Amino acid sequence: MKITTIGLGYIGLPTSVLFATHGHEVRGVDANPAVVETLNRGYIHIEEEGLQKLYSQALQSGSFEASLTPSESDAFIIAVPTPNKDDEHKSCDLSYVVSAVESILPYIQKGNLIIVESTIGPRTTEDVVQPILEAAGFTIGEDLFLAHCPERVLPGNIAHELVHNPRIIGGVTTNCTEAAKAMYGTVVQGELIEATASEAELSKLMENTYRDVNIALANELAKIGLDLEINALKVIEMANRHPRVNLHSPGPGVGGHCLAIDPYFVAAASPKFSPLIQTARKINTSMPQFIVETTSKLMASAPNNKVTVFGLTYKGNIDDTRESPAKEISEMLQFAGYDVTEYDPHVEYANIEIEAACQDSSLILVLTDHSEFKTIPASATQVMRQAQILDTKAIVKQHEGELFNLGNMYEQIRKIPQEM
Ligand code: SAJ
Repeated sequence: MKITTIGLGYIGLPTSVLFATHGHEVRGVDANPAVVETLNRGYIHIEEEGLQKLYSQALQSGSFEASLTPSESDAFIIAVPTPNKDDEHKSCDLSYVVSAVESILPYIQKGNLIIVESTIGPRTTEDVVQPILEAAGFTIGEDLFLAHCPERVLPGNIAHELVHNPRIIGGVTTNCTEAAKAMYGTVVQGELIEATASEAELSKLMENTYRDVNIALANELAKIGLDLEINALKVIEMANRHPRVNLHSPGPGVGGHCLAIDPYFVAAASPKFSPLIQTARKINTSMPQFIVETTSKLMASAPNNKVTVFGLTYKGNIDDTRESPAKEISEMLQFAGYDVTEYDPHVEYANIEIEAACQDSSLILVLTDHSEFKTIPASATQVMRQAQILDTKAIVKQHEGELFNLGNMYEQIRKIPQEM
């Protein structure tokens, strides 16, 4: 098949490469000339394990080309960003999706298949995309096929997950589902689950909302534990021994481009009926402030105001700092007047010597669960003014000095006379 992909980001590029290495002829379109130029020179512009090798194969076989403009194809895949809008419920900003659909209109022919892979609010395919295509003279399900097939991959493992994860195929009509299923069936080995477009949209959003709500419950439990002086982490560990309980882990907040964004799309689409989802977002976005307040309490009798932040990325073992609660906390502490040193072996500017990062510090504040943080060497704690660690991700296993986490920190806080 001839396939045109609109948007060559974290999803669009790997998806294009996947189709190009499975016998299809792919034209990848991106609005950014620098991206197109880099790709046509043979290099990928995103960091993703194993992707460069696959991309080189696709280029060598002549099955992929990058371009600034679409061309006539059998299928079009839309994989452009959908950020939050700056409105009351942070609804889904569809402007890139709408422009992408409009950009392919001159190239669409009868019999073509249009796929939206971008994460979109519930009902968008039917209420927004379908009318644009119909206004151009097509009848969906008869002479043009339209489906929403959300991606559900974990950054860092995209090449594997694109092939092996089950894939939801949400057609506007059953003909649309069949057409999309036939195309994905050429590359996906996981189950292809048939659905309507609206079911597919809401399913993808609820997967991430499920995690966000559960993390909020764990974060609320951490606050309750501090208030009642009960070790919340011990409670979680024991409760999870029950065969039907899976309490998540509390932490400094929820980052990334999915959990911190997608729940708003559901809430914005149905604000009256989504109080739980909205409250969960509020709890999770309150965590950086909670950690800053807790840090202030632990620092109340410290010999100086130096704090060393361990980890800046939004989760462990990645280099991505976008939407990262760790960065937010570091900035809030600096704003509050603390002398903050940032240390993160995965972030170039903060990849300094651990001893230099901890020199004269009164607190190591662990905000990301990088594997490197399982052991904090004595050489780091020995150069501190006060060897005290607050581990918000419960990752530290070996250390010297005093270690507190979101379960047991009340032990220390109640000992210190509080000013606040
Ligand atoms: N977090 C906690 N406590 C937990 C688990 C996670 O505080 O118990 C935090 C993490 O530290 C991080 C955030 O939540 O800040 C999100 O991390 P994550 O690993 O749960 O999710 P993402 O955003 O990296 O990827 C998710 C995945 N969705 C699910 O697992 C349901 C992935 O499969 C999706 O493809 C991706 O979102 C997406 O694109 O939607």
